[in-house]
Amino acid sequence: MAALDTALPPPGARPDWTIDQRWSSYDSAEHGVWTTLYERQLGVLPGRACDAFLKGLDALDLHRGGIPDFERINPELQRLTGWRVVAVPGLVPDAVFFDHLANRRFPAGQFIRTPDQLDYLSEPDIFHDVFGHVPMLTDPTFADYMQAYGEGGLRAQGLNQLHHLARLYWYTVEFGLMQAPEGLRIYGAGIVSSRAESVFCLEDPSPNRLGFDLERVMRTLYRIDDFQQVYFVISSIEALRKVTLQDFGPIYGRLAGAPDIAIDAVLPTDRVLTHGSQAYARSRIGRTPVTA
Ligand code: HBI
Ligand code: FE
Repeated sequence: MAALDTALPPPGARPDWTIDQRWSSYDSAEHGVWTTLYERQLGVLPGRACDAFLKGLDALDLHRGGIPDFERINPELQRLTGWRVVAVPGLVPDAVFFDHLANRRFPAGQFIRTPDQLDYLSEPDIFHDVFGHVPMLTDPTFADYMQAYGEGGLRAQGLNQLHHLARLYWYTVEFGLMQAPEGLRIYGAGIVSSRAESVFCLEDPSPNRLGFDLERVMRTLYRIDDFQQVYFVISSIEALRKVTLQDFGPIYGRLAGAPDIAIDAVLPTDRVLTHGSQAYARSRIGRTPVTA
């Protein structure tokens, strides 16, 4: 992260790291990758993704064939919540990322994965960023949460607390579950953009599923190389937004004296929805979890 933070935008990118999407430059194979991924997800997400996500797909008409043109979806997104999508070459430095979010711009990778990377890639592409993240940004409450996260990110950087705040993003925006009246539902972008994890996170007996608690989450390591070993469950998007209304300063002070929590831990203080078997994680022998 530190090395990236001093990085300059690549040639052709603006000082804020944005580039033109150049929608007309995608070829039919690239549109085909989007459509393949899109159709796979539509096969698993009804009944698994939360209502806000599914409504967002409809509102932006992401059902239309192929990679979405930001010029087409931005007017509707701006009308709904004041957010818009901007294109970037790939991962951008933390401060640049937070500044975009704080100003209601979501930086989305311009490129799309190749057909041999349908299930996993290490840098966020346009499918993860737009299919995964943008539908939730049509929800006014979630839209406020994301802006607050960007503002909090800029503060956390100044306080040297980004490792704690980044875990909040990971366990909510990327891998969050929600308790809906109809049952457990997905809202995290890292899950809704993955066919296998969309099923695993709700139905597999392996992972722990625990009630969301801000400080608990900020202390918990996460893995970036495989399915999560723990998911945190919020009661509503409004409850999540309320978390960011408090000053995180005193929390960071308390966290300074608190040890990190392992990815498979279940504590006496946890509200346990599922005490997982961790059988899947253990079956991945020879793989030491890569955590942050
Ligand atoms: N850049 N394009 C892009 N997308 C991200 O999700 C992203 C990023 N840069 C930094 C970053 N995420 C993380 O470091 C923060 O979530 C903490
Ligand atoms: Fe993401």
